[in-house]
Amino acid sequence: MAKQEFKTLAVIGLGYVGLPTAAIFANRGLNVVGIDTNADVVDMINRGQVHIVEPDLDKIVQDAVSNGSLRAATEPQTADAFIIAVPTPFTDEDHKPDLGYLMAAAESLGPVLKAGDLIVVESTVPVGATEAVSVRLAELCPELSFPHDNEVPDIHIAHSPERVLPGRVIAELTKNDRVIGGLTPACGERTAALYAIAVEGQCLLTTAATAELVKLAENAYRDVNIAFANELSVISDKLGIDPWEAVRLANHHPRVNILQPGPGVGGHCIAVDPWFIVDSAPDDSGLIQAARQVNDAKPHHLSGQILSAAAEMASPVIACLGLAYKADIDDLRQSPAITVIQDLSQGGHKVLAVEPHINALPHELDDLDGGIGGVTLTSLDDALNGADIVVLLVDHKAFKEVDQDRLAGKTVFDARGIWR
Ligand code: SAJ
Repeated sequence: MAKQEFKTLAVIGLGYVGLPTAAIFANRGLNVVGIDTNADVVDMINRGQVHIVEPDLDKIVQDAVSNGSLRAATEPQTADAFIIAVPTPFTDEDHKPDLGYLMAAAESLGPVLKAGDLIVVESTVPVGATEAVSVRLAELCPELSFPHDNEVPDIHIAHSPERVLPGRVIAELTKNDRVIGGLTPACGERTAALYAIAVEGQCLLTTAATAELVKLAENAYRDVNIAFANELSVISDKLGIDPWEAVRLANHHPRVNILQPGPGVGGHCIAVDPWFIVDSAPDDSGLIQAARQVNDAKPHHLSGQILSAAAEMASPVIACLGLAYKADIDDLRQSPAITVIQDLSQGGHKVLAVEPHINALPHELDDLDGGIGGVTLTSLDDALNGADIVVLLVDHKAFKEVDQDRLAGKTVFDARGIWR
């Protein structure tokens, strides 16, 4: 039934969420076009290749491209349904939501929309953004009616936030329950019919504004809980206690489940989304703001400890293992590891950076020369051979397997608690 209602799907934004989503729907029998403004990404996908490190993604993209159910393009095309999965970052200066990509994606649909189409916003957005998409499209397409001011509109619009965990995207895309917030109840029901093609989890219907807040709340919840673990680890450092040991023991209590302390919180979601709540309610979000501050301060706490140790040595070489924001992925966005390395280099130290998932340093580290320490991307082996100080920043599988004998005689900072 649903399969007949939706024959063609356009997914706008072929990143960490959009590309797997497009490939999964294509492998479930829809004719899918993925739209991305990056022509190199489009060319790669049309060759059946992927530009993202994510387990099993290459195979499902290759399958869908080779059987003709998935192709990519740089311009939107007509379709029965559109899923928007573009980034929604914040502004660097004041942490305000930047809806530039979302609105550009919505506006790009103006010329191809026709009565009966469905638009789903999957990008994480501040409360009210789904309605803003509807209002903007109504301005661009006066011949069509939209759901923000029409109970029986030509175009249906809903928010259904992605909830997938990088590293487990393919399984979570199909297995996770989905929250679906329609601008009208009918918008929600049509969206549920679309996801029923690919999703095995439950589709939970609500309003668009509730769905928007639910997604933000999920990530703010995790941020607050990680902040608790990180604050506890700073306290433990001061008291000379092993924080991971303390967390492990506390978690034996039947109603306690403290998360893991680390070098800070990175990624494009948990380090960003809580600010969207703060922006909507600045005077009522003290806990959420405090958590952001604790987590953002954590990399500097760690670099402070390393700089103190380095100050005791003559020209120490510091090896930093891991640049990604978490284990076994290639995503460097908002990574606390990069902040730590910037601090060390700016402190005048030579840093050997090891990141098995990339081939070149990101621009934030590449620019760090002239008068300061400088950062070199190097192999794990060379870094371990050449370093006086070894800093474990990411618990990548390759680092877990490091022979502890290779650390003998070196000063070690294990920010993930895996070498204890
Ligand atoms: N981290 C810790 N200690 C922990 C857990 C995580 O320091 O105990 C750090 C990680 O190292 C990383 C950051 O937090 O730097 C975030 O990692 P994560 O694995 O908690 O989450 P993300 O950002 O990869 O994905 C999150 C997920 N949200 C929740 O778990 C509530 C995912 O389900 C969302 O789909 C995703 O954000 C998103 O796109 O919003």
